[in-house]
Amino acid sequence: MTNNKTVLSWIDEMKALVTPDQVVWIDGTDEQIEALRAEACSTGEMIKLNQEKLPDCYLHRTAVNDVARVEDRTFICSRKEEDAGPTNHWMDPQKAYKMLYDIARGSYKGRTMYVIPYSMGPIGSPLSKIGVELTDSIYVVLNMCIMTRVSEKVWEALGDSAEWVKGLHCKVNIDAENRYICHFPEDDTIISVNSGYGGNVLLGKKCFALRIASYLGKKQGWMAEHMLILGIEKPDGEITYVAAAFPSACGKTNLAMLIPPEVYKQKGYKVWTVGDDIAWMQIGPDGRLWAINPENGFFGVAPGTNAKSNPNALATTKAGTIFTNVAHNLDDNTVWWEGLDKNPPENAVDWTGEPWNGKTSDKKGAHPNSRFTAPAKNCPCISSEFDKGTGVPISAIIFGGRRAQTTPLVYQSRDWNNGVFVGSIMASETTAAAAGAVGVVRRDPMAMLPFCGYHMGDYFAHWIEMGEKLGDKAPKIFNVNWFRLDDEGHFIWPGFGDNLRVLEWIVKRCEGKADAVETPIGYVPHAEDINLDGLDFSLETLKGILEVNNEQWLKEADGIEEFYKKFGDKLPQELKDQLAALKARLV
Ligand code: GTP
Ligand code: SPV
Ligand code: MN
Repeated sequence: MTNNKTVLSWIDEMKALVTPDQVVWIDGTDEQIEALRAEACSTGEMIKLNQEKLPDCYLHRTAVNDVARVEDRTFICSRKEEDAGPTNHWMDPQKAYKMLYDIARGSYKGRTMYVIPYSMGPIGSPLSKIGVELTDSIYVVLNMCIMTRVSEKVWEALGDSAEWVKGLHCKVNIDAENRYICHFPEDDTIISVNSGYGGNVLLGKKCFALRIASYLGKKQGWMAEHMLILGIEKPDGEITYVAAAFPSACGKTNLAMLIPPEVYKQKGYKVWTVGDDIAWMQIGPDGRLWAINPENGFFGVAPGTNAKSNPNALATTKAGTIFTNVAHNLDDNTVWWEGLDKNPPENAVDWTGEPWNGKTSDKKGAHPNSRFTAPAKNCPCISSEFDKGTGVPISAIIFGGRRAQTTPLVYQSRDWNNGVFVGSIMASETTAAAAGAVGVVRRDPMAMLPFCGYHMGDYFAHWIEMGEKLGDKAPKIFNVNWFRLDDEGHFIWPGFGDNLRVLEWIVKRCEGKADAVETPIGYVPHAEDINLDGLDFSLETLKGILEVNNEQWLKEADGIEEFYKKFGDKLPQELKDQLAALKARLV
């Protein structure tokens, strides 16, 4: 526990508001976690899985109306509306507090208030930050104990400081009509009501580590980004670190845990995972950009994860994992999801809790956004730098999205500001990670559209400023697209492990060891420079997906111009110039 006055007085205030029957302080010890698991199983909140096959693993089903982030009910409550910008929903903070407090009032009656002290980043590291989440959900407590560092040591690290993020989560009735995920960046506060789904309620993740942290980063001169971090080890042992921003469900976890193709393995290539979703980056004493993963676990998409696509992720989920909204195989008390294997269980329960026969049913057994919450330490390829508070130096930043056409497999920006432009014009087809239509192309700058806690025009300006500070030590900026489709709607590029072939070119470009073709959008590889050894993939097909089609890009430029109008005066002149220069190169 703590004597920190700012913590104690806030907890008193919240207690008086939500009126719990009791308060339990979470210390993250095995004993406490075990007792909470038992309690959750006794009420049906969680199901204990086969402990021989899946030790310490559990299954949870959220309400059927509560299975993904709700972007239309997510608000940035800055004092001035302008500060939230055109891409966020805004609510006046006074009105928001009143509305949320009215919803939260008395809602813990008959329930327990759990107080979770957590550190984003290794406890005590100068790059880490502390939060306290209050919740009435054991599921949230157990997930937070995997996803963040929860321990008494967090109180020690905090001491008397008033620098920490407040998070109040109230399940209330899981009423979709009164569901709100609200952020008060000027008050370091998050309030989430009427949801039980991860991205809405594990407040350390998107709410703190991206929406609040991006705002802090702008103020304090660092960056909070929706990026994986991985290390590529060459046969000589040298490791190059890259960070990559892809929108939700577009391949971050998969790339972060990539297994090299056989020919690369034989040569001695290795890939090390530092993070799969969020990067906090700051300029180090050597002037380079250094990144930490503030999380302690992976909240990964289950469907499509299998022994071939991502064996490391699958291995990571074999112990101490909470599965959410997957199918429950009653024959051996294990879990199943679409794309795990070709043998769906016949005697099962689907994600909605209904009996399900995977062999005959035309319904899905697992929700497309079903997830696993797995400890990072389980990951066979976790980087030895993961737990060090110093972070890793980033040589390349990679943007990417899901585009059936237009965007080539890979290209490099001309320089930092052109790279900021490339990030700002990112577009991707929407996925099941957020409620709403799937497969619609939308602009998602830096994969941060749903996660930037302030005006996105100011966010672009912050990127440009970071580039000025980094100077010639700035990471090189690239864009990738694993998702080009052929005429029959199949993915052309094999993806997954074979993405290392593209990463190899990127690393070589950073080292000045690979040539490139200059195109209107940036530098594209010579097809011959992408190593296709051991892959049944023709040079012609590769040339096809490296192509830059000026006509398509002219249309794209019109779309960008339209999108940029949103930002009005706040759009940095540098980006206007970049768009004009692109257009000039295309005609
Ligand atoms: P969030 O956790 O929502 O932020 O998602 P993410 O970006 O970590 O995405 P993830 O790695 O979980 O991948 C999402 C989906 O993309 C899965 O269905 C994968 O099978 C698929 N995917 C990932 N990498 C590739 C790839 O290289 N090629 C193809 N075709 N699909 C991929
Ligand atoms: C995402 O949607 O980008 C996720 C999952 O990583 S959630 O925690 O729901 O945001
Ligand atoms: Mn994500």
